[in-house]
Amino acid sequence: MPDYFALQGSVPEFNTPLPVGQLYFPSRERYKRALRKIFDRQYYTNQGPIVRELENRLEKLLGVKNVICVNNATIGLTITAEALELFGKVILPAFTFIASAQSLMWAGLQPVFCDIDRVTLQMDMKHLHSLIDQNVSAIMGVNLWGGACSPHVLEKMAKDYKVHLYFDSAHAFGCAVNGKMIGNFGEAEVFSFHATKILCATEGGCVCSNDDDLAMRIRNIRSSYGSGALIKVIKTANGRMSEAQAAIALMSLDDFPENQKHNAELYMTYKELLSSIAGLDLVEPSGVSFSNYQYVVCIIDEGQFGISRDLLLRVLRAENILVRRYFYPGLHRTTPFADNIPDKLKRLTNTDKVCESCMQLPVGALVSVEDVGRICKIISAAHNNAPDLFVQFGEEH
Ligand code: T4K
Repeated sequence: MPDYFALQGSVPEFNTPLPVGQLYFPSRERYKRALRKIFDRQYYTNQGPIVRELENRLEKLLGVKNVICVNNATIGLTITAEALELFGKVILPAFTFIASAQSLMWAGLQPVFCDIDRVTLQMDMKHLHSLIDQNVSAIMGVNLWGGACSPHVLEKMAKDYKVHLYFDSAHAFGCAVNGKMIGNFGEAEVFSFHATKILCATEGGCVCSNDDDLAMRIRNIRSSYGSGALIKVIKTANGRMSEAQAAIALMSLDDFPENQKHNAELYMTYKELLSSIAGLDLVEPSGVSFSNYQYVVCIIDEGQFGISRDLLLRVLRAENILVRRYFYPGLHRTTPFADNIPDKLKRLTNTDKVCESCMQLPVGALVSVEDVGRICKIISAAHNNAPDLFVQFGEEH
């Protein structure tokens, strides 16, 4: 067999690494212009005019009464749990970023992990239903991969069981469900504006809520003078977004329509080029009428594809295509959560299967349609040469 792949010693397909994640960079000129205003005003942080402009624009765009900007989504989730005055257990999927569950730990709450649906990769409603008892005070819905976890169903369930409902919507900025913008469901929703997200503030995020009292508590826990009435809260934190973060977020917001369109085009290109490959399924952003296509996720069936997800990962990474296997091995198998989970809840069949077989492909402003063509060519070659790759590398770990 010729040394076709970089893993076999050939030259990598890409000279520079192609990461997973949005990584949007405005031009230096725009960046300088935005930052100059901060220096002219000599005002870096604490609910300055740029943060206020960002909050106002987001409220209008999302059609939500309150947007509270924060310095990352993890603190946004923690502050929201505090402001909701939760107690005991909170149900969330095991298939999510560790920050979703860590926010509960910081708020003194116990995470309870729910399984996911094999096709949509969103929370499994039937399993969620079975986990509710009198010690559960809330459900944290997680809207993953530019899709949504049936927020209308969750709203009904929360009402029936009289539990709180809020959402980790770190992956869902700009998405809509039957025309209603994400940001308006449950009591609150939290977006991430991390560098790898479609709305980028370098680090950052926001909490959205249509409940004015809850929003007031969140603002006071976040701390920032001049951002509404002062009310009594037990704990406060520093969750403030700086003017520099907000300035970048505003540029990213201006370019959101273009970046969303670009992501959608990349997704369609992947779909067209990968659809005929046996054992590789591209995951559709589910449950939304509009997606940001922030992530491109695929599932590898080793039996049909010919090599495992992990070997394909090695093949691609050697080509400088930095694919990821978010959120392996699932939070129910991750320290510190795994130690405290009773045996009967340790096995989450669908989460376990998906964690062993899913992979995220490059997408975002730094990736071109031509790049996607080259990535798909390597994936297709790996499938065609699977028997040889398996013999050469299949037994290695
Ligand atoms: N809930 C969910 C469901 C989430 O996915 C996340 C975060 C959160 C809550 C919490 O949101 P934040 O508190 O972070 O706002 C990344 C991100 O750090 C994290 O925000 C994200 N989810 C998670 C899914 O992915 P890493 O460890 O993969 O990121 P990192 O730094 O390795 O970057 C990814 C790739 O991009 C690497 O190849 C390096 C490259 N990169 C990254 C940055 C930041 C660059 O080339 N330039 C850059 O500036 O976690």
